[in-house]
Amino acid sequence: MAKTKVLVVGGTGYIGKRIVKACLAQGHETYVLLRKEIGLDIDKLQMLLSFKMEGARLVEGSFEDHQSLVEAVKLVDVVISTMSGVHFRSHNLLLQLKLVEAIREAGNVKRFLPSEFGMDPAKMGNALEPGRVTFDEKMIVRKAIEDAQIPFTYVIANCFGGYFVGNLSQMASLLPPKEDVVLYGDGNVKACFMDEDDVATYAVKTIDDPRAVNKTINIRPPENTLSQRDLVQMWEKLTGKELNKHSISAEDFLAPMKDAELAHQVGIGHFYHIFYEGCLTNFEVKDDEEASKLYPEVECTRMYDYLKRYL
Ligand code: GO6
Repeated sequence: MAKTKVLVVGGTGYIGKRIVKACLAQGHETYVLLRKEIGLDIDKLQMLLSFKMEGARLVEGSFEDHQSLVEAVKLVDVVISTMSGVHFRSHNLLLQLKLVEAIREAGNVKRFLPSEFGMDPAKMGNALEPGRVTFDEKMIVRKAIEDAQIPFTYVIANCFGGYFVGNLSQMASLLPPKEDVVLYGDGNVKACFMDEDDVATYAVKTIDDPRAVNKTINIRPPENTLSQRDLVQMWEKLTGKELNKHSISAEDFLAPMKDAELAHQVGIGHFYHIFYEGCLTNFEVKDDEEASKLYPEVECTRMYDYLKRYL
């Protein structure tokens, strides 16, 4: 297939750096925005320079300079945004809308992937405060994209393994618990867990795929659709050690929310929707497309193997 010219905005972030690598690996002509605002962030700059060594082209631009964004966008056919939507929310919304405006004005972009890569915000209309802000803002960006008639693909990545698998979905830790594990309810609600590199591989697969135009692509391979108990069982098999399991009711899980700090409130709400309501799996992927069906050639990491890195 012909090379596609892609611009990644947010290329040094947790998912963005993997998107850049996937673009290069899939043979695309890869541009990465180097924001003036980077200042003295030497880690980000050196990451960008390492992408250049691997064949990416760095494009200077600034969100304070609209024309620089339009010029950057004019270089490419596809724009992928991976600017964090979790850590700097309302600021992020402003940046996403500026980017949409630059894409609209440039007028040449054949596909835009906005920064989504989580749950489907269109299905989170009844989400709890304050965590719902992230979904509401993604819907505002979607509306701007659709009003501007920019061809899009919305990528639903479900749970990143780094946040949800290594820790057996325990909150406030990224490492496996040693003795005791908290199970949400009966622990049998299914979620979907993904290796972050596979999220990037699937996302980049969509950029020149006509089946993904103006579609939501849900990355939900059946083999990665697992309950919290499944994850715990896998870890117990890997370690040969049984963990003490403690079920927590939805009510008890939500109770600390009112006194918690904002980031934790957001986390509690999100975990509640995933592990009690089953919001990632309580629907069939019908009008949307499922990524592992579209791209059966991708060898997706299974969570049993993902967990091995924590041994
Ligand atoms: C991940 C997290 C992990 C929060 C989504 C608090 C948006 C999504 C699956 O930033 O709040 O401990 O879909 O104590 O659409 C954070 C959020 C996870 C990571 C959830 C997320 C997932 C955001 C925590 C914690 C491990």
